[in-house]
Amino acid sequence: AVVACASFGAHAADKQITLGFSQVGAESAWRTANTESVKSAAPAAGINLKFADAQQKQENQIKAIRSYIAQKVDVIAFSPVVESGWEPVLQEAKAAKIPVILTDRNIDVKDTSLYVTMIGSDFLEEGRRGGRWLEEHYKDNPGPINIVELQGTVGSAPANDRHAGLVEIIQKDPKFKIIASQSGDFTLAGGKQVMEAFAKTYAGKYNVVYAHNDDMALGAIQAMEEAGVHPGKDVQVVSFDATHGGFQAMVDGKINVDVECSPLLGPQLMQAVKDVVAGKELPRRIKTEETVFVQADAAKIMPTRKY
Ligand code: GYE
Repeated sequence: AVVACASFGAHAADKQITLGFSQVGAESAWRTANTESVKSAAPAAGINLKFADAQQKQENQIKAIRSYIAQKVDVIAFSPVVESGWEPVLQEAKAAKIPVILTDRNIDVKDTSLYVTMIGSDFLEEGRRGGRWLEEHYKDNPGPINIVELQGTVGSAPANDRHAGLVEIIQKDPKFKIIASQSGDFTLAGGKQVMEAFAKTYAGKYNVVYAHNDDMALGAIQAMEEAGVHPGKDVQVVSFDATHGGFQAMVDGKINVDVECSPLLGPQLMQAVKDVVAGKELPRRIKTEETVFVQADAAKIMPTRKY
């Protein structure tokens, strides 16, 4: 019996791990790079990946997670489109004894036993970094400094936290005011559309565009140029992600500062998956190391960028 047990154990350890991953969508350059990172890291780690794109809809993510439970995958990972509403489906995963790992975006649940760990950036700190750049840039300017904000997907962790981080910093100085704020859903088309409206309504009245990602910043740049405004000069543009597109816009003088957010989470995710299956204890939060890039350094740094 002992021998049979040992050989069963060896077999279990050798068995290929199956990971079910539910992605938000394909809304941005960040997301494309993230998908690519997950898809290439899985085979490199010897993990069998099942992948589903939710097209930015929570209901599609819930369906994908339920199907992974039905298929009895070893681990479920997902990048939650919004923060709330996950308890029921995660209870089902827990009842099926399938560990869940969050990547990229956090969720808001009371019962934190519903997921093992969260791998990704600190969006609140990113928002503070954007705010601190503004504080520094305008330190000798008495203001008023009027900000228009292009928010990410409504209810998503990066939209909530990049907004909250900005507010935390600028509320110390009443010269800063967010005069308008609207969601462009993290897409270029969304950013352009919202900015077209802002450029009309607030013509000559805004000093800063604070865009929650590069795609929306690039859309806003197009809208401003069509309205005869020079982004990066007449208006300071603060953005997030630091993708190739964002870097090129800095090199072209149109984005002033880009707060880095790395999408290259695949290798860390695969390691966490292996550790969970091996029964190792994981930290509750695995943070990504990031920095802030300013226009003056963009041309020099751009060739080293990986997404
Ligand atoms: O900033 C944006 C993407 O969740 C960090 O989602 C991610 C955000 C990223 O669509 O470009």
